Amino acid sequence: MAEQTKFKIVLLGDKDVGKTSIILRYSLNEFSERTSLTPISEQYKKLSVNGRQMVLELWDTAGQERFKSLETHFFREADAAILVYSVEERESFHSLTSYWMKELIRYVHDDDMLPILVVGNKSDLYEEASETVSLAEVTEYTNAYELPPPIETSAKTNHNIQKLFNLVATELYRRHLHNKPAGDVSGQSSREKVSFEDSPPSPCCGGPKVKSDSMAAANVSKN
Ligand SMILES: Nc1nc2c(ncn2[C@@H]2O[C@H](COP(=O)(O)OP(=O)(O)O)[C@@H](O)[C@H]2O)c(=O)[nH]1
Ligand SMILES: [Mg+2]
Repeated sequence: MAEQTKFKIVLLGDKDVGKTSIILRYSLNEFSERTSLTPISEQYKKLSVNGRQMVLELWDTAGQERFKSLETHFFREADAAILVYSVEERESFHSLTSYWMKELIRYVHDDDMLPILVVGNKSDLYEEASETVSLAEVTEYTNAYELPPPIETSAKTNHNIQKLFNLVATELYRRHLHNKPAGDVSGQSSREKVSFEDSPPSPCCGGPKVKSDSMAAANVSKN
């Protein structure tokens, strides 16, 4: 049987951009219109990439983002980060670039740079919002930082939520599991060959934590 491996993924961004909703949609396929959702920390989701079991451990903030006071332990040993803004709130994208990205880099060692995905949530609100953030300008930002292209999601309509986590899992697989001995991996090299096989939400997890090794990764500077 394939070895199971757990990865810590942190979601960062201003309050109300939809971090908790993204996690709830992905892990439980639920959505709530309520503004003050109870934060859920450490929600687990199992999936399989090329026959390798992975457990994504999703870390939500507990409202401290309002005071911009996340603690070190939130970032410790994170394997990937999802930086979220809301497409209908320009200020949230400004915060992402001027604060959240810097905060992430401050806590994560340079030589160990983890995969970072920039996500514009609430894509369903494009029509009715007055000051939207365009994907083109966000792409300019991610290109400048040599990050993967941004992705727009809607936790409400479930647009691109699965795709977002598949991208994260693909990157984690590529960095940590690809070409590592274990069971049924067939030495595939292209991203297109990565396949997903979802499993229902699980209350807990298991398997060893794989330490980051060749993190060539995003070339993000501290400036
Ligand atoms: N229209 C819309 N509303 C959303 C979406 N995601 C979250 N919300 C709403 O935005 C508010 C804040 O969401 P929440 O997940 O608590 O944001 P957080 O503070 O970043 O965790 C709630 O009222 C959600 O129902 C979305 O994709 N579309
Ligand atoms: Mg929240």
